[in-house]
Amino acid sequence: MKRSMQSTEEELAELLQKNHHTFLSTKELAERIGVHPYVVYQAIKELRRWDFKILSEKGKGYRLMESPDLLLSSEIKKNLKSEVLGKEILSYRTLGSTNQLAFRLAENGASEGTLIVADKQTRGRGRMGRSWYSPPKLGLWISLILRPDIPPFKAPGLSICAGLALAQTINDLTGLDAKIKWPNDCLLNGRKVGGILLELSAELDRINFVIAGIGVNVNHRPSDFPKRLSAIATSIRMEWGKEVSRINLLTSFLERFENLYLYFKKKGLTSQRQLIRKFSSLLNRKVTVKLGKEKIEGKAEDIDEYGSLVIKTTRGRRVVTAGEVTVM
Ligand code: BT5
Repeated sequence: MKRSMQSTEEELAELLQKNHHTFLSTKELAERIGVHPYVVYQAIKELRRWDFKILSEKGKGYRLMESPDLLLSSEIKKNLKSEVLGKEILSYRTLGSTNQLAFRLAENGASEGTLIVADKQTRGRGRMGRSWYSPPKLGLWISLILRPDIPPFKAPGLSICAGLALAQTINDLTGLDAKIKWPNDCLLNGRKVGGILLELSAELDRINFVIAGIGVNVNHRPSDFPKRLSAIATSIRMEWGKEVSRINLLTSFLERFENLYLYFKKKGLTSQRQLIRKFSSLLNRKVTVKLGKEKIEGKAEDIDEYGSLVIKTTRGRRVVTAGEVTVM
């Protein structure tokens, strides 16, 4: 695991960015950050590995020529207006899985709203042991630590909130008709552009914490997906035809999700149901839901106040809290 970017490297990158018009000597950089000159030397090496183009001239020092498109925590913070989500940000170049790290941090007491971001995941995960393809620099691979004071059976509603926030954010930024596909997908033109993975630590009647993992394909071209995903996955760029700023997408998403989340903690999904219905791709469609070995067929009628799917079957209504849905 690479070091967090809230580190000497990140401080150095900020300093070089602010002074990009001039050279700064190792001594000066070391003094301004408060570290030994050797640490500056090492950090410069690391920044170059991160694709920062840094010029060095004997007797003058270092000057930044070009910064890569990275989700540095300082960059995110500069643009973020939310109050809870993203209060603490840990940003990494490469992680196994942001959810995995978030879970560990939450077990050790990390606070509500802590955001983990990775430019690349090597073991990004989906539900039920499936994997999530997370190549470098093209997407948002993030996890949020949430500590809602709600009983565990209400937690699936959080997945709907996150999906709704994502669909609305994509819609706001691009005008594209983004949809939520219950329980955890975000779709553009019928293909998966994002997925939500909720992981819970709970007792019978109370949640310790929830990790909300969100993956969004942002700037992928068709050739950036492996063959096995090319028929089912898409990116915002592929549907919109333009590159999207990952920082803008991330900060807008966090602000929207925060609004929905704070409301959800007080009142559940009740007041969002109209919006959920509007953004849902399943309602009034004939569906099959796979629940372990059981298959339920019927018409998707509603998403209830707990985020469960209500299906009208020939034998009456069924309310399902999780499952795999196929539209017939
Ligand atoms: C999901 O699972 O859709 C939840 C994905 C959550 C990913 C985020 S990224 C940040 C955080 N850290 C993590 O480790 N995970 C979360 P599921 O419904 O099980 O869908 C997984 C299936 O989607 C796979 O089996 C593939 O078929 C497909 N898939 C994998 N990668 C994809 C991608 N990048 N885009 C679209 N579909 C993908």
